[in-house]
Amino acid sequence: MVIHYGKFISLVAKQRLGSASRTFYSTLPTSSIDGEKLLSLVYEKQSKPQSEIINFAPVTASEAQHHSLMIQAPNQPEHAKVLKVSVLGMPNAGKSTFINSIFGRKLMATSDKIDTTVTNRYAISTMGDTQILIQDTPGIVAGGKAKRLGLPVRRVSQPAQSFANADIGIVVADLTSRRVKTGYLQPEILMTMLKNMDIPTILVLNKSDKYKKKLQLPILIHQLTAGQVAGVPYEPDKISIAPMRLPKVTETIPANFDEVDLKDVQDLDRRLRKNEASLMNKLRHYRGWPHFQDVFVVSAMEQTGLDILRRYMLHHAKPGPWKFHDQATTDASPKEIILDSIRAGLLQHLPEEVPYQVHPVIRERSDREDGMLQIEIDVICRKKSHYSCVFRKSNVIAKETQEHLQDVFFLEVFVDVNPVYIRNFRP
Ligand SMILES: Nc1nc2c(ncn2[C@@H]2O[C@H](COP(=O)(O)OP(=O)(O)OP(=O)(O)O)[C@@H](O)[C@H]2O)c(=O)[nH]1
Ligand SMILES: [Mg+2]
Repeated sequence: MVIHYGKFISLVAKQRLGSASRTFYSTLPTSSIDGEKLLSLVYEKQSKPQSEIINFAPVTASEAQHHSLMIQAPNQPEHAKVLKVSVLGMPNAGKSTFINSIFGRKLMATSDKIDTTVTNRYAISTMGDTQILIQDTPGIVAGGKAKRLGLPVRRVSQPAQSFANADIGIVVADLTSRRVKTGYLQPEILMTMLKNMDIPTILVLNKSDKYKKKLQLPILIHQLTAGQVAGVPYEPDKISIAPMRLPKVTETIPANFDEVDLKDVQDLDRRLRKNEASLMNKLRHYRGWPHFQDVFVVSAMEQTGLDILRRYMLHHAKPGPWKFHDQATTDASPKEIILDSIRAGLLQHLPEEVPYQVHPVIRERSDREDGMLQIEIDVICRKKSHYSCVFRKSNVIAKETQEHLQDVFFLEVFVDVNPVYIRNFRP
């Protein structure tokens, strides 16, 4: 049976827009046009964004200028509007790639390996009277696992901190993850949302380019949302498309999330602290979350489904003071940007555990008179085998870091990467 996907999206959009809720589904680049068009018509009526969130402004490479931008009072207009968005997800779900795609440029460092982002970082876009702040966060790791892996408390607590201070939470779920594909959100994600029930949260299903069973998408969304979006039942079977087979489910799934019997948030918090592991085990049997406000299907890599999300963010900005000066593009300092970038290069090109055990440091930075930024990076290795790995890959890592930094700072950048062997190095 041939299904025209654009038509299907329109059907879904009509169904949702007809009710109180607005749930958006956009998927394939070639066929999502109908759905996108329909939705943009609705949005244009509701809000008139002054421009896109895409931010092409250069990031300053000067530490002094960055510092000055961070301490200056924001130069906001009288009727300033703001939206703080926290982007959460499991490690490697594509959070940083998603933010880069929303911004239309590679601002955040990304790699194929987990734990590329280790600190919360804002991407900032200011248009007219509206400031949109999107915060990238490290992947969520539960307390018990973090302890086993020896992760610092500061790194582990970052996503929850970001979420608790946001106006909107975006949960990025990876459609290539086995758990998500079979209709379950990870217990770490459920737990984070349970702790912050008051933050409106939307679900972004990322890596749709790799999700081949497009026809199963409505069922999958039904499972991941426990059949409810923005307080309204989501019934995929009202859409007359080919019958779909549910994935095989072995556990018993409670019909209602309230069966967790943790209605009172205070009580919940006390219990969470007391018995986090037990709750995590319990949450493993839950498929989805019935409190999402909206659902989007995107491919951050192929840049599909993002336009509607940009408009969604602009539409949800509320009157309130800006957090940053309108010239700020990120809160990360030039030094932090350089170190994030080299870290991503090491993760991308060194094998297995090696990149987690070596330590990049900026040995020298010179801002040449001709405008070129020259950066010498030492990668400290405590093992000779690590030294050899870095030595072999130093050129490709330097080249990638250089290209990334050029895109960020809009300057000519030269990066040199040198392995250094120090057996007793203490970071
Ligand atoms: N196929 C495909 N790959 C994607 C997509 N989005 C991200 N990726 C890839 O997923 C991997 C992880 O991307 P990141 O953006 O670094 O993921 P993250 O969630 O920020 O990872 P951490 O910072 O380690 O938690 C990279 O190899 C990306 O290229 C997508 O839409 N499609
Ligand atoms: Mg990241």
